[in-house]
Amino acid sequence: MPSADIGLIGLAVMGQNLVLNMDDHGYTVAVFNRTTARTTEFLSGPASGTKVIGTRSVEEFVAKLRPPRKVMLMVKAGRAVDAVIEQLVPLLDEGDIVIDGGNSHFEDSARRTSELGELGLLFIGTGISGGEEGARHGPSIMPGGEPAAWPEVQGILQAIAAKVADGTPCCDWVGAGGAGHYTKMVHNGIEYGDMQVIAEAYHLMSGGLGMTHPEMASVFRRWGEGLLDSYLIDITADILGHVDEQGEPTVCSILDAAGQKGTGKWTVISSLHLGYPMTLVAEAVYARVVSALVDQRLEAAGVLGQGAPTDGGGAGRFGDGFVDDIHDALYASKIVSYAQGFMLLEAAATEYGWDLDYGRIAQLWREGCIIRAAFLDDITAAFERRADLPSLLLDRFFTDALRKAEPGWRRVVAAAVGRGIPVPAYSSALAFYDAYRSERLPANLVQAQRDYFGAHTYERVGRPRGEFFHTDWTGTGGSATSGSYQA
Ligand code: NBP
Repeated sequence: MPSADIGLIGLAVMGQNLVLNMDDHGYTVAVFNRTTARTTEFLSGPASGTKVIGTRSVEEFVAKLRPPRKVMLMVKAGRAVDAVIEQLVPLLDEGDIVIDGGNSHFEDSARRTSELGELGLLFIGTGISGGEEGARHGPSIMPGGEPAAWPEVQGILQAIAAKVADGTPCCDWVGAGGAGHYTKMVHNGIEYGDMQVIAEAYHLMSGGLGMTHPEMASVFRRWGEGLLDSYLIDITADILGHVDEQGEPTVCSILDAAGQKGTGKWTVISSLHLGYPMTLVAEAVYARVVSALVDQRLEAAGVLGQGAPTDGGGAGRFGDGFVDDIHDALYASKIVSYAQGFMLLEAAATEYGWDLDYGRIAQLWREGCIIRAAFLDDITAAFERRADLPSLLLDRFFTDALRKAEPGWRRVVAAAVGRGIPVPAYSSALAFYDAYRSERLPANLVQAQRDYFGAHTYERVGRPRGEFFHTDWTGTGGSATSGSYQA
């Protein structure tokens, strides 16, 4: 007899915790995992005493589900998702729903939405953020795909999601096709940026100011109670305060080679495709790439020396109030990063025809996920003031915040450069801030160069956009021009 409200395939860390979360909320969940031993261990371990129904084959699993069947996949993103869908399709009926909750690429989700749609099946590709803890007690959930599926799964997804203070769930329909996974991808890109701006503060405090780990932990603890109130600042305070068996800071024995799983890179690639700046996230991704070149860095430190040369590099100003300046550099850079993230979402919405509610997306990230922060309320307020805000940098709250933070931000970047301490996120954010508010940039020269060597043409000051000109720069060129298009 079909008795399960929903089924979940993939009992690794995320799947197991989501199942227990659904069970807590009164849903009967059937589960299946490719390796049966994992199912057995789950049922006799974390799921013992729950209503969870274990199954040993996909056929048995599907037979347990009440129609319209709802199947959630929490398997490794990529080929595994298609492999599981292939197994499921012959066993499902028209109107059944497949929900992919893994970190799938948004283009795969768009493809799966239309491929399953042609078979009469409803597909949802949903980003889920919050890691193990979020999955167990309330993640941020960003569903997209086939809109007709949403009313069928809204109850269960909103029940298991994190809630903001007034009880609103951090889960809402994002948009059609790949919109849910796109939003999760941008979330993860922003997460890379948030981690990098915090890491730069740590580098400046430890390498620049020579602060001890307990001192740094207490600064982050204090910052977490102010404008920077967020999960990542809080866990940084915990990490810096943690000591090993020898009483040494645990973080000091961790190799400084950062890993990555690809969602930051995807965000930057998408920004390049759409022609929108995600400079801070790009720097954060590259900072991890540079950190991973451990052997080369060690050799270079020996050959080139570390920090700035004493005879000409400049000492940089690391004096009184510098911790407050670092706070301001971090906060301003974070504003730039989120501004870029929302600009990218707006560009993607235009490109892919999504009707995104940016203020609501900020609230989906308010609790449950890794980038959760009080700051997201300010973003929601900005989009409430103006729904089609082209950039958060144009909203009065953020304009004021940047103006206040700017002197400290500049002092930090200048001092870091003087001392030879890399601050790629702070400095690229500052470069973007300066470029974005420049009435005139040197791109006229770039256009002239392009026209000089490739007859790529240029537009003129004071003439309508889209009207192109060519100059015979050497007097020996012809009048033929290259096609003008934006790559
Ligand atoms: P993993 O990403 O480690 O995937 C392991 C699961 O995929 C196991 O259940 C495994 O079955 C199953 N699987 C694989 Br691998 N290939 C399969 C195939 N061909 N057919 C059927 N099942 C297959 O698990 P996870 O860390 O729980 O993450 C699940 C998804 O959630 C991923 O997309 C991940 O990116 C995403 N996510 C993870 C986190 C996190 O913090 N871990 C956070 C947010 C999102 P087996 O037991 O038989 O090997």
